[in-house]
Amino acid sequence: AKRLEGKTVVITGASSGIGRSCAFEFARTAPNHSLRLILTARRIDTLKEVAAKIKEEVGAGVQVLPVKLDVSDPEAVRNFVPGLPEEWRDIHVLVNNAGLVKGVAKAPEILESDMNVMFSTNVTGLINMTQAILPIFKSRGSQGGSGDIIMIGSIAGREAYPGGSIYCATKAAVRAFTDALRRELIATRIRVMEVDPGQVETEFSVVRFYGDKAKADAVYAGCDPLTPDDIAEVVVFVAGRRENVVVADTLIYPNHQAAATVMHRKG
Ligand code: NDP
Ligand code: 8X3
Repeated sequence: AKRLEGKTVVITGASSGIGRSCAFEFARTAPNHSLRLILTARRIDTLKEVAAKIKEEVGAGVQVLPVKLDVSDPEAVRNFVPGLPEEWRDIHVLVNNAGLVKGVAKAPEILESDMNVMFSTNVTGLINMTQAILPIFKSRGSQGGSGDIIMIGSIAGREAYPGGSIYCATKAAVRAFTDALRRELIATRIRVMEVDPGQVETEFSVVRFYGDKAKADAVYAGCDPLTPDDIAEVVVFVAGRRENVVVADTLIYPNHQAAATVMHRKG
């Protein structure tokens, strides 16, 4: 936790699920030292509620700045850093978490609008965010820069499944971009790390089924999914290692999952 002292952390998609849990988990490392958290998502009111709850739970050490940001809007991403108050621009950790899945359609029934929102959020949005923050990292220190970029990938980026072709393709793209980036930054102290969750119960499936809660609940019926806190613990762990330690790649399953679609269900 000491290693995070004085740092500024940006989390995308912090209004719900894994991103929200990451915000709390980073904040919990800072009861007695300073930490700045920049929480971003489209739902600014929800972000403000998250910020207030964090202040209530953790108190003085942590400062929280909620910022409305749609990562799928390239111009909004370009304006993100220049729009921050000066004292919030010295960013050390970027958690590229914002992402979503829409539908379970198979080709040729996939909606173009779903395809576009998945790619522009999960892939282009993540790349644009990375490019917006990297100059800050590269300008820091004498060794080509320092800072952490943590990508939330997915088991779906390693294994494609029917009805998930576009989502799986976006997460495979995240994986390829991440691997290339780590190699490009070899001469710096910048760490590029990917955390790939298996099944986690969040708003993910509600979004997939366009708000149909019953369909979303059925995904988890008889399963014992991960909680978003389980993933947040790993994210904060990797950010808190000694600078020379790069937890490059992590895959996390709940106990009853062993592949994207191999899930033991009770009853
Ligand atoms: P949630 O739906 O609970 O959270 C998704 C978050 O992303 C929300 O805060 C949402 O905020 C934000 N978001 C969506 N679109 C945008 C956008 N255009 N701009 C900014 N923020 C956006 O799902 P999870 O917490 O499960 O998802 C987080 C990440 O984890 C995603 O990348 C997902 O692919 C990945 N993942 C999830 C798994 C699971 O089983 N749940 C498994 C593996 C990976 P808002 O709507 O306010 O913009
Ligand atoms: C979410 C996991 O495999 O259910 O990334 O789509 S999956």
